[in-house]
Amino acid sequence: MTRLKTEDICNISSRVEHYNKRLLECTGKSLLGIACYACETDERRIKPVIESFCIHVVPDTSGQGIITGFCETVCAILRFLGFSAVVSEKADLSGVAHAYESRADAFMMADDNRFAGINLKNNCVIDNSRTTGRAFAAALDLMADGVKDHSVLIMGCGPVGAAAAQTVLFWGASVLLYDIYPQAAQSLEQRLLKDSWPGRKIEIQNDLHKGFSKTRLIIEATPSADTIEDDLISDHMVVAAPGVPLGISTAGCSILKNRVIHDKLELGVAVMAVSLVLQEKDLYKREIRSRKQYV
Ligand code: 2YG
Repeated sequence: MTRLKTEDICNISSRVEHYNKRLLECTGKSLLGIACYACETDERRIKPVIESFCIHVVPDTSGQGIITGFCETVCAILRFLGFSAVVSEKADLSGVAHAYESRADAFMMADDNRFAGINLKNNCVIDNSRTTGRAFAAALDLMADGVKDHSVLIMGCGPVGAAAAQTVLFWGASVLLYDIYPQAAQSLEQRLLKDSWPGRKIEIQNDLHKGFSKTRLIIEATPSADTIEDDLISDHMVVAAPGVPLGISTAGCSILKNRVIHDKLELGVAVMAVSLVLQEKDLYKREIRSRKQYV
C-alpha cells in the first residue's frame, strides 16, 4: 500500500471544486453522487443527514508519524461534501476520547497500516481500501455505461483491487485478475470463488497485453507508475485508477481524456463518509440483495 506524501495531497483542498466538475464530465455525477452510487443509495436520502453528521479527523502520530496536510485534506473533502467535519486538536487516543466526549457521530484516523472511519453510534468500521475499490468500480461503471455482462481487468490484486473486483462482480461483470506477483492474483481468485457468481467468470490474466485485448474496462490499482504504456491505450479504453502513483503517463491521459479517473484521496474518503452515514450494515444488506438478484 502506497504511503502518501505531502506533495501528493497538498493541492487537493484547493482543487476539489475543479475535480468535482471533472467527475461530472466523466461520469455524469458529482463526488457525492458517485459515492452514493457506490453505496447504492440516493443523494436525496443522504443530503438531509450530512449537514448534522459530525466527523472528527484525528491525527495519528504512530509509526512514521504525521503526514503534513493529510488530516486537513481529509477534512476539506468532507466539508466539500457538506459534512460537519473538524480536524481534532488532539492526536491519537486523546483525539479519539475527545470525539466520544464531544458526541461526534464518527471519527476517521490513519496509521501506517490502515485508514478507517468508525461510526460512534453503532461501532461500524469503514475501511478506506474497501471504499476506494468500491468508489473506483462505481466510477468505471458510470464512465462505461455499465460493467454488467462485460469483463473488467483488475490490475493489482491488493485490498483496493480486491474490493473493486468484488464490486464489479456484484454488478454483473466478469473479472480478469492481474498482479505482478502471480500468487496475489491466485489468492484473490480463491477468495472470490468462495462466493457463487453465476454467469460471471473469474480468470487470472498473467499477460497484460492479452488482458488489454480482451477488455477495454480497467481498474488500475497498482502502486506503480507506467503500468499502462501509451501505445497500449486504445480509443475505447476506460480506466478507473485508484493506484498511487497513477499508472498512466500524462500523454496517456490526454489520449484517454474523459475516460480516465484518478485521485489519491477524494473518492475513497467520500465513500467512507457516505458509508458511515448509511451504517455499513445497510450497505452489507444491499450487497447480499444485489448478489441475490444475479442468482
Ligand atoms: O495522521 C497522519 O497524518 C498519518 N498517521 C497518516 C498516515 C497515512 C498513511 N496511509 C497512506 O498514506 C495511505 N494508505 C492512505 C490512503 C490512500 C488512499 N487510498
